Amino acid sequence: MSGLVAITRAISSRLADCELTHLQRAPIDLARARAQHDAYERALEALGCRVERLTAGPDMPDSVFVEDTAVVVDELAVITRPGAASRRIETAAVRDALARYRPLAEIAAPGTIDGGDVLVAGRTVYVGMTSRSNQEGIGQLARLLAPFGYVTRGVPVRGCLHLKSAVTVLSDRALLVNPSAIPAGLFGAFDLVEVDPAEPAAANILRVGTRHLYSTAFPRTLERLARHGIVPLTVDGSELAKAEGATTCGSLIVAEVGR
Ligand code: CIR
Repeated sequence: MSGLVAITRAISSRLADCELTHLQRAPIDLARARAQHDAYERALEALGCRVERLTAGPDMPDSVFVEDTAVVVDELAVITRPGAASRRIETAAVRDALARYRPLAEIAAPGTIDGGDVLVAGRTVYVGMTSRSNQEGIGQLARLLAPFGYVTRGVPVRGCLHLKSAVTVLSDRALLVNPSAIPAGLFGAFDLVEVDPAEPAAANILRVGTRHLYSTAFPRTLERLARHGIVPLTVDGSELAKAEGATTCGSLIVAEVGR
């Protein structure tokens, strides 16, 4: 069997206690967040994924942001060691879920990596050097992926939580970027589509096969994408945005490959 699996995770009853780095805490409507996450999962299904939702306990406020717990490439899944200590409990269930699809490796202490910092673009793996991903973690990731031909490069990130808040993949040739948050020149081998300057958080788009999932929050950048022939499916992620989550954060997309 081949296809795409989207691993997602339930929203913890304690989402209100989530980690926050750049945002002030604002009340989150849990029922609305859950309804929006359900709609996100239905959109993933519409894009051709089989959704596998993991459960979450009250001891893991940020569990819904499952992207941060692993880095999945065709050859391997690397279970991360999230930079926020409160999130390290999240990795066990993700490890079990991914074991069915990939050989596993792990980032070990004192290394830290958040999956939101890891942009796999062809055989280049860009990793944000942020409060969540340290040099030791980046070095470990580079050593784990090098045998498969991946070259890993650290990227400084300004003013946002993760690298993928500032740059994500549109296609094998093109990236969506916020050039004020990263040195865009590092990505010179790619065609760059820039976010509208009025929408600095708009660089996070989820590529699913040849299609895309995006937030309804960025109409100006959506127009720019349309000019490049990209018409994503859109979902309202406004409640999880208050927890500093963006579109890619809510899933791990795993292409089923023969093993
Ligand atoms: C955190 O600070 O860890 C969560 N509140 C938000 C994580 C968002 N994840 C992502 O961008 N990949």
